[in-house]
Amino acid sequence: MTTATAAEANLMRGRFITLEGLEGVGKTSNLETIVSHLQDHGIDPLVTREPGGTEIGEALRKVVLGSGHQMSAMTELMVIAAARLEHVNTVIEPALAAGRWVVSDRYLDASLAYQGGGRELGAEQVLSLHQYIGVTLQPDLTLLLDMSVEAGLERMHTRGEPDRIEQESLAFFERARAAYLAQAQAEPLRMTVINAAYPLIAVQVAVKDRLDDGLQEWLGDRPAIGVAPMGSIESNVELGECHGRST
Ligand code: T5A
Repeated sequence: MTTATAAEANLMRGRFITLEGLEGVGKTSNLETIVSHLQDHGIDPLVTREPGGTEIGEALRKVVLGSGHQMSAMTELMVIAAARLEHVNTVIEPALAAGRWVVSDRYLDASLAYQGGGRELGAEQVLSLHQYIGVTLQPDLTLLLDMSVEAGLERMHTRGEPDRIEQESLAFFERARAAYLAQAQAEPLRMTVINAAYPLIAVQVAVKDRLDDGLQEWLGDRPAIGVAPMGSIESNVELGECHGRST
């Protein structure tokens, strides 16, 4: 491919936006904000989630989050990575290549946080497994909603039965939070930390502000290329179901 055609292909490519954070930080409400803000700019993104986003991925999600069974940290990582491999190869990459924007509720940073930090496998092990299986796709933008672990878990109290990971200790979530923040510090251009302790409206304003910076950078005065017509959101998961309690 010549330099000119590579540049053209990059221009045609959709953008990949991910939303991250510990339990209860408000990913669901802010996912809706991201989608509606993109739609206001004429971009109709594909909305998806991890673990999940494919038939196999959703089945593996049940394995990972279902309580009542044990698994080692490495088994957990490998199951999540298998779901991600399928998700990237059959959903995310084809959409991006076709010019579609993709918004994912969690992606690889979640493995760095929960398995690398929480389960203490370390970032290197998480990254080398992904490298080995060929999952090297990086988001164009990651919004990390951050707040204290206790406050996030407090928001979850009205929910039903906690899943297998939600049953983990405070120390586990503190390690996961530290790993998320370390990742954001290492990649400040890709990852933006947003204080999720503020009232929802303020968090949504911060999310839209950061998206606007990205839109300006990616599109300038051009309209987005390859966008679907405004209207219904084609989604791998219903927005309302993204965070449904059924795993
Ligand atoms: N996992 C995932 C891994 O271990 N490794 C991986 O690689 C991946 C991809 C997935 C689980 O899998 C693990 C991590 C997770 O444990 P999930 O489906 O992403 O789980 O679900 P959770 O993180 O558990 O998401 P939740 O739906 O539980 O939390 P949210 O979406 O962050 O929180 P949300 O929006 O539902 O809000 C919770 C409550 O707070 C209120 C909301 O109204 C709601 O009642 N709220 C606010 N209140 C006041 N002020 C604000 N700013 C508020 N924002 C929201």
